[in-house]
Amino acid sequence: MEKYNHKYGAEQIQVLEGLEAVRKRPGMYIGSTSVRGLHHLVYEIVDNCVDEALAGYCTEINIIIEKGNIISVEDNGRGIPVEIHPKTGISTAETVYTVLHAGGKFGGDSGYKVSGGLHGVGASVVNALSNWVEVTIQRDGGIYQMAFEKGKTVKKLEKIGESNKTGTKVKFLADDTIFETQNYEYEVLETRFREIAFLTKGLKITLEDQREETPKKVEFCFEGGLKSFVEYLNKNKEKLHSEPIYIEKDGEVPVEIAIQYTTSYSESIYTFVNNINTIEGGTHLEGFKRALTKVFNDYARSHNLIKEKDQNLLGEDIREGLTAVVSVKVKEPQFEGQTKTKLGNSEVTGVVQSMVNEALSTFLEENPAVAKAILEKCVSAARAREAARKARELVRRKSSLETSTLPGKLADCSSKVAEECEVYIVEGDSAGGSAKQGRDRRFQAILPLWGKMLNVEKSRADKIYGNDKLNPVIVAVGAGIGNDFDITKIRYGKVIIMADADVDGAHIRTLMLTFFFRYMRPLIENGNVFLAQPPLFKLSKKGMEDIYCYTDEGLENAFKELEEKGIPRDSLSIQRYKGLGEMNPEQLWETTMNPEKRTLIQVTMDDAIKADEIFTILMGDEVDPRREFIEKNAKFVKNLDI
Ligand code: 1YM
Repeated sequence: MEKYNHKYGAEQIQVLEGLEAVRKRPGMYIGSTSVRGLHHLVYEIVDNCVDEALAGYCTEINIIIEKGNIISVEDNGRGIPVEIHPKTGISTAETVYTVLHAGGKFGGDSGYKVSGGLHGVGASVVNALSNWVEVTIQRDGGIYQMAFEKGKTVKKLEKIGESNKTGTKVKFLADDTIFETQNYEYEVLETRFREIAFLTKGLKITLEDQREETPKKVEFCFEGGLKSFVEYLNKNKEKLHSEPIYIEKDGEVPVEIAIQYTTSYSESIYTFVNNINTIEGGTHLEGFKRALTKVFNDYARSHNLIKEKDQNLLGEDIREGLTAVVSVKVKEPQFEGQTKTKLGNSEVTGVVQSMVNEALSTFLEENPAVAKAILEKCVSAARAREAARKARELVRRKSSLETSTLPGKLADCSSKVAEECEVYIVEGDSAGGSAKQGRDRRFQAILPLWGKMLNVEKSRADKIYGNDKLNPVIVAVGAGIGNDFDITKIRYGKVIIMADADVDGAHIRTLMLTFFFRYMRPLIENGNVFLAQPPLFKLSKKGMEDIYCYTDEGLENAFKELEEKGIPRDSLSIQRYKGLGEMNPEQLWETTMNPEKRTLIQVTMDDAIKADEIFTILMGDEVDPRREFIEKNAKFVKNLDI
């Protein structure tokens, strides 16, 4: 008995040490303590519900953001087991919430743990990083409850009532001494839960935000699975065929794929492993691409859509305008790559490849009209690629004849060390002139843009190379575009778009960002793209140093601060800057270019799906969604046009 007690004590100590380790280094378990990490807590709990759904026992998950940023997650699964766990001597439910990495190890094998992935460390980590957690379980005819504070059990699991239902409900408040913020972003959670619902056919997920006067609520349930996902991704695009091609197969490695071509020139393939977005791709993507290239080439040849002497269509020709989602479930996934979002399991390539080979060639034979529409597009993409190659060579040849290979209007910097160099892309010659004079020429280059801008959303690479406005940008950045883009060749560590704070400026910013997004995406992913923030106002008064304000709010704050110092509003002269051109070189340097004083906005790509959607809306064909987007987001652009 004494021996047993001793062992039990040691277990408990280990438990506390385990959770203490999580509190000491939260980043190791949930990535960071920013709002991203905060959202991870919710995902960890919801993942357990999704596992239960994948195992076939749960059909509904309800998530509520309550007042005070308390999260409540409830499912109608079997309920976490309540009996005493033989190894720990405490209830299984308490074990799951207090032992690091407990997870499915303590229960049976419910199949493909979604929590086997990225930071899939489960309930105990959420417990360790919460001010408090309360768990209510309905199972075996009873209602059971337990509670924790900062990872420590304050109420052991006890039966508090009778019930003939089953399920688990978890409520928690994140630890404010660990996270930078407790404020959940509704839209981020909404996007993730929509994604989970697409990926888990038939699962109903509701999300409710009760923090504001009028609560928000959404419900997601997609009987079409990935087919619905692709329809959603393409909702603002012109489709080449009305129904997505849908492939699904169970087996050792279950695979689900949906494919639909649009008339656009970009490629949007999203891949998932156990519901985790594999941003860096991997073996499943490889198998998918190989099959796609082979099936379409075989079909094109056997149906005389390309001649015997013609070269094969390349993968990139076949993927032009393609929207696809690939989802696989892998029992023991190996994640590789910089962000651990690249699937490494080599056996998956063949599984996906042979499955797509078979299903897609059958589909094409059975749907000749769709096959024809897609292949016509592929052939025209191949021609455009050939034209782009010629255009590119023309650029190269032209530049090798000239003494300098750089665009004529570029005022380059003297340093050649890319990391310390920055290029300001400036619309218009007058602002370009001020920028050239105001800059620090050692590390700041200026590239004024002129000529007619191209809508990149509607153009192919050959047009881009040949465009007066974009060509100098490509040459100045120095790393190519599209599939040829090579981030190691960039000539500047920072590419800064500097445009006026008005509608025209917003337009050029959007066009440039679309260009970078579609043709130099690694530049954004790598954090090299920035937006300059020129001031909107200057406050001046004799004997006082000029004050620059960058927003309406900033102006109000400045007024308040000055009033507190005894300087009344009406004694100040206020200048409103309409454009960069109104500033002299010194002012431009002081306010917008001096690294010591300026604010740059770094352009990030947190969510490629969202970014794709926004660029399609802003630059695509359809007018209604654009108007809707602008109306919905008008509050963010109110400074732009007064
Ligand atoms: C709101 C959070 O955690 N649901 C949930 C968790 C589990 C089960 C069911 C479950 C799993 C198994 C058997 C099994 C978990 N159980 C465990 C463990 N919702 C939520 N619903 N019976 C029930 O995996 O075999 C960990 S999670 F380890 F106890 F089995």
